[in-house]
Order: sequence, then structure tokens, then C-alpha cells
Amino acid sequence: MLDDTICAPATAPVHSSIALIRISGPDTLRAVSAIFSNPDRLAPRHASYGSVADEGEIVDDVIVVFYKSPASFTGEDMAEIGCHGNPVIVNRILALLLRGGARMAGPGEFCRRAFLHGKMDLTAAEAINHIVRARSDWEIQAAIRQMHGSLRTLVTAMREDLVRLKADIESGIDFSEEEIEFVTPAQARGQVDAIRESIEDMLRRCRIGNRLSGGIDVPIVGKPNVGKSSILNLILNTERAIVSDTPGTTRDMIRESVRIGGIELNLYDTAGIDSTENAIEKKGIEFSRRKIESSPLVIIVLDATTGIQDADRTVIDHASGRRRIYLVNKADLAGDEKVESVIAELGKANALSFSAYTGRGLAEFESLVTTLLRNEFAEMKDAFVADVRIISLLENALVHARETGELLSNKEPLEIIAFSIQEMLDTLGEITGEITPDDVLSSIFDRFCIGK
Ligand SMILES: Nc1nc2c(ncn2[C@@H]2O[C@H](COP(=O)(O)OP(=O)(O)OP(=O)(O)O)[C@@H](O)[C@H]2O)c(=O)[nH]1
Ligand SMILES: [Mg+2]
Repeated sequence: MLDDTICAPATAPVHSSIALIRISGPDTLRAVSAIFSNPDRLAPRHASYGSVADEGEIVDDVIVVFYKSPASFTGEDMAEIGCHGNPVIVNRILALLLRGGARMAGPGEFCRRAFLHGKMDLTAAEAINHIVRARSDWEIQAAIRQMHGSLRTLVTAMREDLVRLKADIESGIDFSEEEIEFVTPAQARGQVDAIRESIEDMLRRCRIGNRLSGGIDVPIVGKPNVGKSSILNLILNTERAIVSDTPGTTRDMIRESVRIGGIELNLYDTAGIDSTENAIEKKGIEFSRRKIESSPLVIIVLDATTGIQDADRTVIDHASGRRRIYLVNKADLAGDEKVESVIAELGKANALSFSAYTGRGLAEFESLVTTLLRNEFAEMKDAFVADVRIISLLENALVHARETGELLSNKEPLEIIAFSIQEMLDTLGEITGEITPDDVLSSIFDRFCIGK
């Protein structure tokens, strides 16, 4: 249904300085002219000042920008009405547009129309959704690159290579009796291998993006009562976790997100790790262990007043092989000499004198986290903001690529090889949306906001 005209607020329904209403579809100019005081001034890509009135009563003074098809976001006639940022005003203007024959847009409907009119491919549309939802600087940058075609360019190039290879192979089929080989089996194998490697590389980059877009998991671990919950509260600057001098206070894992150095971290306050007979505590400890194993960075908290004990060594053992930061906590109580001896005993870098009470060490901690993660995730720079849809399509394409390679090696009939290449082509085509069933489109755009 592209012959109707849709409208929606593009800004959140809150009190703010300005709000924006979008309209798209063939009836845009008429619908806007009907409610705008200066319809004669509506020229494409010009901001026109005037007011919107409802039966003689002014609703608000507004700026209207009209976009003439096809030079608009959706590719259709479009308009944007900028009014004062009050949800009551926005709703009244929308009601007038609806009365004039427009209909409320569903989630992502503007993007969907842009896609259907060839204004963008699916990787760009999905990137726009990521730009709106991203919580880290790197993700915004990756999403903008993707909106500009970083992923599409690779997929398109790969498909062009495959189309050529398939044509060569099919020509081989046509002339098979005359024994003319357009491409030798070794050449074909080489080309398929190169494409398989490109798919593997794209998959790797998509997986990095997918893993990082939810934030990086960083558990705070240590034996009971060392100050893990106090440290979480300090970093978050709120009283999120219960702190008490009773060892074993934290039993359930607490997860809170925080941004450090432009990177989203999911901090986990965990149950203190110790040998315990208490069943509930044991479960909490088991969770902590598993979290350590699945996280790229672990914060190990030690109590400077007690020094390193057996329970601490157990924790340190659990985290071996992980990237670690040691916080030698309660430095305010222990005094510098004691703290230094604990740091010396650790004998490792990344140990900081810390106090959850005074905030000592917090700035150093934040810059250490940034440095460690910058190194660890240098790859962020070329990650794609792909979700499961793209990842599973790439996985399927990889299966077909391996299959095609084997068929070539086994000198299977050329028709079968050509068919396998076609499957790879179709799968890759779904990534950009060249070949995409309607229900897939709905499931993609339904996740967008209204007005997007
Ligand atoms: N003086 C001082 N006391 C601290 C510091 N950090 C924590 N404490 C105290 O140490 C006790 C334990 O703190 P928690 O934050 O509950 O420790 P925890 O590691 O979460 O403990 P469990 O959840 O039981 O494993 C509380 O009485 C805190 O007030 C610190 O830096 N200095
Ligand atoms: Mg605790």
C-alpha cells in the first residue's frame, strides 16, 4: 500500500523545544496545504514559516519543509512540520492531518517506503535503526559507515563475482560437447575460495559488531566482603547494590550499564567467591564463575587490610587467562605501605590502589579500562552493526560456498555447481534486500520506531 499518505511524529512525545511531524505519500502537498496558513509558499526544499489553524483557532506557529518526489527520504512527496515541542500541539496537528485523509504510519514505515522506492538497501535501513539505538561512539560510527554502504558494497562486489563465475560455468555447460572451457576447474575453485574467505571475514566483522552492540560484560569479582558492591555503587554513582559488613551480602548477580570512554560496559556485581556450605550462596558463586569465563575483562577486588588470602588466590585462579584489573580496595583503612605490598605481591601490572569510600583510584581505573578495551577491541573500527538476520544469512552463504568448493573439487556436473552458486547468490541477495520475502521485510521494519 504505497498509494496512501502517512504521517507520524518523528520526535519523542515529551516537552522539548521543538517537535517534528513527518508526512509522506502522494497526497502530502494537499494535506499540508489544507492546514497551513501559507500554502503558496510551499516550494520544494524551502523552509516556510506560517501557522496551523483549527477552525480559525491557531494551534501553533510552525515551519514546513516540503520535499518533491523523488528527492526525499522516502522517494515520495514528503513534508516535515516543525512545531513547538509540546505533545498536545503535536497531537492536534496530527489529528488535523488524519482528518484530512492521511493515516498514522506504523513502526519503520518511512524507512520501509524508502527501501521499496530504492532509496536505500536493507543494510542501510538497518544501520539507520542502529544509529538511533546505539549507546557507544564506535557503534554510531560503524552504523553511519554502514548507512553509507560499507556492507552493501562488499556484498554487491561478491555477487558480481559470482554472477560472472556462474556465467562462465554455464557457458562451459553449453559448449561442453565442443570441449571449450571458459574457466578451468582450478580457476573456478580459486574464485570460490576467495569468495568464501570474504564471507568469513564479513561474518567475523558482523559477529564483533553484534557482540559489542549489547555492551561489553565486565564482572566485578572477589572474595566476600572486599567491597565489590561498594565499588559498583561508586562507579555508577548511585546506591544500586546493598552494601553491608556481613560477608555474603550479594547473592544474585546485579547488572548495570555504564559508559566509560565511549564504550558501553555491563558491570556485574557478583556473589563473593569462597568455599561455602550455604546452597543459595553456592549458586551465586557458580554464576560468578561462569560470568568470569564468558567476559573479556574481569575486575578482581582485593581487600588491602587482609592482604592476599587463599580465597583471593581461588578467585585469581578462576580469572586466569582473562584480561584483568586488580583493585586493591579499602586503601583508606590499610595505609599506603600495606597497599604497596599487596600490589608488589601481585607482581603484575593493572593493579590499582583503590578506595570505594574516598573514590581514590577511580579516575585511574576508568582510564585503564579504556586503554585495555581499546586494545582488545581495536577491531571495533571495522565491525558491522549486524544482527542475527544478517549473521545467519552469511552463515548460510558460507555453507553454500564450502559446498560449491567441494562440488568443484569432486568434478561434479556443471549444472549442479551452477545451482549451488545460484543459492549463494540468492542468500547474499537477501542481505541487501534484492531478494526478500514480504514477511521478512515486516519483521525488519516492525522493530523501528514510529516516525522512522
Ligand atoms: N573503609 C572502607 N570500607 C569499605 C570500602 N569498601 C567497602 N567497604 C566496607 O566493606 C564492607 C563490605 O562491602 P560490600 O561492598 O558489601 O562488599 P562485597 O564485596 O560486595 O561483599 P559481599 O556481597 O558480601 O561479597 C561494608 O561494610 C563496606 O562499607 C572502602 O574502600 N573503605
Ligand atoms: Mg556485595
